[in-house]
Amino acid sequence: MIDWIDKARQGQPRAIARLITRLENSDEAAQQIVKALYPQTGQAHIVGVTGAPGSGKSTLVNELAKAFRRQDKRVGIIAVDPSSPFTGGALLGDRVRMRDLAGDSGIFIRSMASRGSLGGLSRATAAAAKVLDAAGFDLILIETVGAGQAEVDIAGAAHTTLVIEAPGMGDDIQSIKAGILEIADILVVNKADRPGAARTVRSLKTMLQLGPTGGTRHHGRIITTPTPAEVDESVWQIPVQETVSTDGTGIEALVDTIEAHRAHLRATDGWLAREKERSRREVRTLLQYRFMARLETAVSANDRDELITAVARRELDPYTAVDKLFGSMK
Ligand SMILES: Nc1nc2c(ncn2[C@@H]2O[C@H](COP(=O)(O)OP(=O)(O)O)[C@@H](O)[C@H]2O)c(=O)[nH]1
Ligand SMILES: [Mg+2]
Repeated sequence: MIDWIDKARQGQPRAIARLITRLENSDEAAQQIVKALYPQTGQAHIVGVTGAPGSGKSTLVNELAKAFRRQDKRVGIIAVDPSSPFTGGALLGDRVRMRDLAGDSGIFIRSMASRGSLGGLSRATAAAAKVLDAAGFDLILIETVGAGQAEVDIAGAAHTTLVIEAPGMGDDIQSIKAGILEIADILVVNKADRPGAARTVRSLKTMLQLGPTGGTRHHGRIITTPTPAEVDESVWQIPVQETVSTDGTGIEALVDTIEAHRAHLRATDGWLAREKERSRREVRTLLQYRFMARLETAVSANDRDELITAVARRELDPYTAVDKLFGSMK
């Protein structure tokens, strides 16, 4: 494993793939890998791409990857989409696919397995992103379906989050229903070749003006009531951009906006604010996980079940049950 870690650090695709498989399958392995690689992480720009199924996320991610490759940036892609497995390159355009086959180590695509708990999935995704970061990828694109809390957590761990909409996906804006508009740094109306695109753009812009964010984020935090004084360069105005992923329209402009957001985070204290927020969540999640694991070792499944049954039967109140569980862990 130490050998693979060294090779992954040098950017060797086979070693990276093996490490990700290891960390997906074992929390002990994930721990060893992240401990070893953490000092080399923190350089990559992590971009979350989320939105309803069928909005064109995978197609868009492919186009973005190609555009960043043209700038000679190394791009890692993690797809967390249980409904549509990423076929590891089959969707990529010829140019990139050929370079990939020819041993281009500048692009790496990985679909994360959806087996196990969603918590496990977010842990594995975070660890996989660290492997790619340490391996020297400049950009890490993480595709998630904007459906559940775990996906929102994954996207929320990014420096820059793109929320993808498509026209004609129902009268209501899907993302607003799912509550993922709140995590957007950039709103993308994909399938701009379809009827209704202009209307979708308009309603998103209206939502941004009326919504809780007022269309801006201050140092990575949402401003509830922006005043004119706060409209300065430290405030990110959430843009709404149109793309046609199937023919590349709007992709270069989107790449520029993603880069502008990175520059904005770097110029303000936004980058550190997001890293701190991500670190806070990560430590808390790991702590909860380790705590539960320790509890499960200290108290047998039978004993835990007996306690729960007693609470259900009103023989014991839940607080006393927790007191007992805590007591057994000392
Ligand atoms: N007309 C049109 N179709 C698109 C566009 N982007 C993606 N699609 C198509 O929409 C379908 C779903 O795309 P996919 O990338 O798999 O969506 P995902 O589920 O969000 O990852 C595919 O058939 C794509 O070819 C676009 O800009 N315009
Ligand atoms: Mg997809």
